[in-house]
Order: sequence, then C-alpha cells, then structure tokens
Amino acid sequence: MLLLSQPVAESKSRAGAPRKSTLGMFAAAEIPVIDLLEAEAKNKIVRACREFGFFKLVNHGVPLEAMAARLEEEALKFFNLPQHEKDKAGPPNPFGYGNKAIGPNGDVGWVEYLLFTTNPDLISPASILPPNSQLFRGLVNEYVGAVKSVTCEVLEKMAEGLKIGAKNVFSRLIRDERSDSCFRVNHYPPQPDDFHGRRGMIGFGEHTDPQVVSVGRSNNTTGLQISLRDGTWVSVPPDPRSLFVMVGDSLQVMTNGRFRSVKHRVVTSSPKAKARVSMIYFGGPPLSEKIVPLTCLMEQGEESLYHEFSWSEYKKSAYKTKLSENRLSLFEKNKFPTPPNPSNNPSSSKFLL
Ligand SMILES: O=C(O)CCC(=O)C(=O)O
Repeated sequence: MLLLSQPVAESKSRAGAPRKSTLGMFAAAEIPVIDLLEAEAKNKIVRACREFGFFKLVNHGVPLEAMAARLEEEALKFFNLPQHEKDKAGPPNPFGYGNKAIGPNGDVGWVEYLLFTTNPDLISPASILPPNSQLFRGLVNEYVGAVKSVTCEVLEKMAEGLKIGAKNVFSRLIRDERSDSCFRVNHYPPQPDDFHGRRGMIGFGEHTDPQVVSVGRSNNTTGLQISLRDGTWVSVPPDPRSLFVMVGDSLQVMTNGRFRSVKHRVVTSSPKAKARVSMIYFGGPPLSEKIVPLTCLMEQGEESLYHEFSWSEYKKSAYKTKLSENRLSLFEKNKFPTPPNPSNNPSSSKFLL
C-alpha cells in the first residue's frame, strides 16, 4: 500500500513561495554538532536549542556500536517475522507493536514500530514478543538506561548554559521514578517496487514531540528531516555513532519560548535504500507535573506565553490532534485567550508519541 505519496522534495517558505528543500547538500553545514566533552558544550547547546531545537551529539559516551547495533539486530529479527506473528504484539494500546497507523486520528506512515514504556512496572510489549523476548527486553533496558543518563547530562548542561542555579531543573523530571518517558523503535521497510520514480514518501509525518526532550539514533540510512525557522526542510545525514537531540513542546514552554520545539519528519526517498531503523528515547515528566515557564528564567515583567497545564492534561489534549497539528497552539495565550478545557478530551492517553 502506498501511503501519502505526495512528493515532498519541495517545501514552502513561510511567505508561501515554493522553495527547493535543502536535501542533504547543506545539511552537514547547517546542523549544529555538539561535542559533550568540550568546555563550551553548555553554551553551544543553548544556542542550538534556541535556533534549531535540534543538534547532533558526539562524544556522548554511549557505546552505540555495541549497544544500539545489538538492539537493532534483535529488533530486525522481530520486524522480519511474518505479519501475523508481529500483530500478536499489537496494537500499541498504549504500548506494543504498530504498523502504518500512527496514533488514533488517521495518521499513517511507511513505518512499523515497537513502543515501550520505560517504567518497568508497566506492561511492555517485550513480555509478549516472540523469540528471545528476554534478550530483547534486556537490550532495551540497557540501551534506555545509557541514553537516559546522557539525556540527563545534556539537560543539566542546558540549565547551566541558561545560567540556572539548580542544574537539575530539567533533568529531575526524567530522573523522577514517576517520569512518563517512553522508547520507540521504528522500522521503515524498503520502498515497494511500484514506488520507483517518485521523489519522496512519508515514513513518519511531520510533528513536534510533546515531551521535554527526545534523543534518537538511526542506522546508516537517510530519512530524518527537520524544519528550520523559515520553514525549509533540511535532511539530517545519518550517523550511527551519534545521537540526535530534539527539544520537545514541554521544554519550549518551560523556557517560555526561548527554546524551540523542532518540527521533524521522516521521508523515504531513495528507491534502492536499505531499511531505516531508528530508536528514540522520549523523556517525559511525571503525569501530575505542571508545565510552566521557569520563574528564574523570566525577565522582569515577562509573562508566560502559555496557559498553565499539567503533563497529563497536555497528553489528553494532544491525543485528539493529528500528527502535523500545532498541539501547543491551543495553549498559547495570544491565540486562545481562555485555556482549553481538558475535561472535554478522552481520558486515555494511549498512542501518544
Ligand atoms: O525515525 C526517526 O528518525 C524519527 C522518528 C520520529 O520522529 C518519532 O518516532 O517520533
């Protein structure tokens, strides 16, 4: 089945004029690269989060070749099973195997995925995964543990770069044992033969992540694109030894818009490309956490750009929206003078990215 097969190699600038997207060529020069061991890392991280909401992280200390490559191998064993076997681990309700359908609002992509909670007390698809589920679960735990730790380090550098005294102001949210974080392994199978000749197909439609921060890694296959401030889409060259850090909506709110939640998507564009496998850790706050701008960041007289909401309210609201919608706009004071009523929303937060 071909999904959203509209060519996506062209994007529109904010002014609406068609603009050639900067696929690949300029990406390496445009995308910030942060060396975590560098003394200036904290300031560079802040600059990258303000301008792009995105950066590539090197010297992060996670042994990706060993850890992620083994996890990827196990994941591929699962994704290569017959469809009826994989379906036994689905639907992702809220965690488990999903195929093409992303969320409950009709979004589809050329992707299949496994969605895990990182809370060991909750049921996870690994418990029902066919062969080697113990091994799989072990590898997920090991990988998530390592990525969570480097994510906290990055969040602490962000706080330092913003000159916030309490450097755990962001990292405490995901270190908290009630942190509502999750982990996703995506598999974008090779394109079907009849796809030949088209320029781009959506693997995962454009969206921002609602959590605080997302940290991803992929194999050596292209596909990830981010949207720049002017609306141009830029391809992110894959690098299996690096991590990619994305600012989420919650962090945008906590910084009162200083940091930018980055819009991103995955486009499968080369008919001969091998399958793309990506794994993303989504660092989320506890459900009851109020997501509000940090007072220590606010200048005198500065007001919050957003109505106050808890993470649980935001999840419920986001659950109702399509992937590409600006979920945060409902909470923006300048767009909606009165806060949305979260009780109108379904109580379930299943399927939320
Ligand atoms: O595959 C990727 O690199 C990104 C996927 C993504 O944006 C997501 O799973 O939310």
